[in-house]
Amino acid sequence: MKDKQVEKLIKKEEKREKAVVNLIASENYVSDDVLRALGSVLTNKYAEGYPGRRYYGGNTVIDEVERLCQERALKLFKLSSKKPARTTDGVQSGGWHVNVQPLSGSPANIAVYMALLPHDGTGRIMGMTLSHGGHLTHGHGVSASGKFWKQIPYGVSKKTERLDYNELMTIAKREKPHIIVAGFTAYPRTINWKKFRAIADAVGAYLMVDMSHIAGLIAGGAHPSPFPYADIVTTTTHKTLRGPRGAVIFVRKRKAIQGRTFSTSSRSDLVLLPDLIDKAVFPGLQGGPHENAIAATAVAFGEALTPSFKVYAKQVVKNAKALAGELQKLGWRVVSGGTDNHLMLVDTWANGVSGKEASEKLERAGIIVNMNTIPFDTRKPMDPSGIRLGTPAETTRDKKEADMKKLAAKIDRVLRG
Ligand code: DSN
Repeated sequence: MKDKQVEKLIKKEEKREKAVVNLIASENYVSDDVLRALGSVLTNKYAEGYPGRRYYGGNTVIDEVERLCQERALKLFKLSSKKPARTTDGVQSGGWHVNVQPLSGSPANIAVYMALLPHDGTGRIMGMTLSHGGHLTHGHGVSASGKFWKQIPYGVSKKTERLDYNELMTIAKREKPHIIVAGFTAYPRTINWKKFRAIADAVGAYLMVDMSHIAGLIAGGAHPSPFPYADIVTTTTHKTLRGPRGAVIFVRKRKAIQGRTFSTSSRSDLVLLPDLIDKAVFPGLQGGPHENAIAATAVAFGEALTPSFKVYAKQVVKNAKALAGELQKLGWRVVSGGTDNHLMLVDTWANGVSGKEASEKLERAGIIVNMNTIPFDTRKPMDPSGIRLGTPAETTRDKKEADMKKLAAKIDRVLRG
């Protein structure tokens, strides 16, 4: 690079990434091909609009890039854009559409709310509360999702630290949300999508799944798929999916729920969900899509379609189970008693170490984690009771169960030191 200042910083970060053990549950290491696509000339092009319907000339190649990414996205999750499908509430759908333009997970989620919820302050999002493992964009007050719409919060059971679907049904029936969001950022257990669908059907709500954290596990067959049940599925592309930073929105080609879609037409019974979502992403929320990132996403989807990705996804879970099990043996309380996916929450405060202290001690020892609230935390988010550990990045580096055992011993030593 001619710019030696920036080049030096990139090299420094490269060195840091190589030197540390990365247990951030939402991070991963992309392939050289993903990096190559991200750093390509595709970044030069303006392409506002969608394939075949652009506002700028010169987009023939870009259209091919975006269509390829859409095709691979559908293929990866075994979806068809044509094949008719029926939701459990009996609504006929003409398959799935995917929008690959969202710049990242938060704008993807906001686009869904813009598309499907009223804009007059009366829209209700039933989402998991942040401190129990939900995401800011599931209706938290500091996010646009909680400023423009009202959150109907839900959490995990105090006793089991897992979802209590009966309790969720009670909340939904009482509060009548317009949309129910399932899929979390710090929930270590398998999610029962079918039960979420039944709750959504009981109150006539849309079921939106934010599978950002577990998308790679779903693609690799290591977590059940939400697609038979959801109306809309959002995901970031850079976590377990191991792609560039970005997001996609999958949406059923079905009509809007009557009286539940407010943004573009008084005849909601005639409105198709994909049209609403596409309009909300562009021109509703974004301008020109980042086609270099879309190309890199296509590369990542191509990689996730190979048999080795299935092996990877399963190993991520095996490693997480091994790490959680070993930490428990060493006397650390793991929230909900373990994990079914790629992450775990360790209640370090149960052993007198706050989450902040734990993450700082570990960083000094070359292990990168993030401090995290645990359900019913009595401490503050800036110094909570726990840490969140995840195995996607280290599994990309070929770590196996035996490595997790050694890692748990090191974590134990550092935290007790
Ligand atoms: N920041 C992401 C995570 O770490 O889970 C969610 O957006």
